[in-house]
Amino acid sequence: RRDVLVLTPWLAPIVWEGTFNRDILNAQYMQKNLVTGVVTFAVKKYWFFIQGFMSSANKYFLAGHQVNFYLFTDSPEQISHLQMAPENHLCVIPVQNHSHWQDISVSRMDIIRRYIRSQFQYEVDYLYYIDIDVQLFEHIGVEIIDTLVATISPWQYTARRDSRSYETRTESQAAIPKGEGDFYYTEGFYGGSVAEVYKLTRACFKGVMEDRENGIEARWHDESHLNRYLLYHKPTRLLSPEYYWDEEL
Ligand code: UD2
Repeated sequence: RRDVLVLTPWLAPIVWEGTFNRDILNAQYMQKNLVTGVVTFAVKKYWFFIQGFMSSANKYFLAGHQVNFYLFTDSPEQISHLQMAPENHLCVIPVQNHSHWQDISVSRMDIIRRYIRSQFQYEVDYLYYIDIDVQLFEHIGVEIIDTLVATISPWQYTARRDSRSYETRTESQAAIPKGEGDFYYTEGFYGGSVAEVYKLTRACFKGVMEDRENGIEARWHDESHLNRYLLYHKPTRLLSPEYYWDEEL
């Protein structure tokens, strides 16, 4: 495609529809015998999104390949009727109901990190986090697989660098120096190899905790910390805003 940027300045591909051949990529992925995990959370009233997310992801996320879905929820009773494709597995993990919505955002990174250590590293090769209040309407295939993968936020794709929502206060561990920042990434969809996601979640959670000790909260919570991390640990593959589109746009 010539209408969009398909390569970052550090030569990582930016995946847009029409920039890859999924048949070739599927054949390569099959040969490697890989398992990919998806982590998502449904706490408090977000149980409402379980059905829509799970049924669409079961159908469209890496269709035909083994995917382990790890659903953290305080409403396990809501999933009894879910039917999974034979190659997919659903693992429901009970989680506490946090009283402040920001706390879910903060503790998510720590929960993912802890479960990578205790469980996911033994079960999957790649791991992706996806918000649950989304639905897949098209296939998301193995073109998303790489070592460290981030999605360009659709809301900020066209924003100039100085008007993006980065945290700029230097007191915050999420601070991005003025004039820096490659893209603005959404925290709603990121992933990569289990080892890289472990490092990312550990670093972001550490940043959030240090901020807390210093009495500061980054502008967009874990998303700010994610953007900071990815400035200094460049993603090896970017997903275009097509992968996290908002119908309102
Ligand atoms: C999210 C973050 C916010 C900031 C912002 C940046 C959360 C809760 N908020 O806001 O901190 O980084 O992105 O754009 O992460 N969830 C629950 N129960 C809840 C609330 C959230 O399970 O009561 C889970 C659920 O999986 C959901 C995800 O957290 O998909 C994100 O929640 P959201 O989409 O309401 O948060 P958003 O995008 O407004």
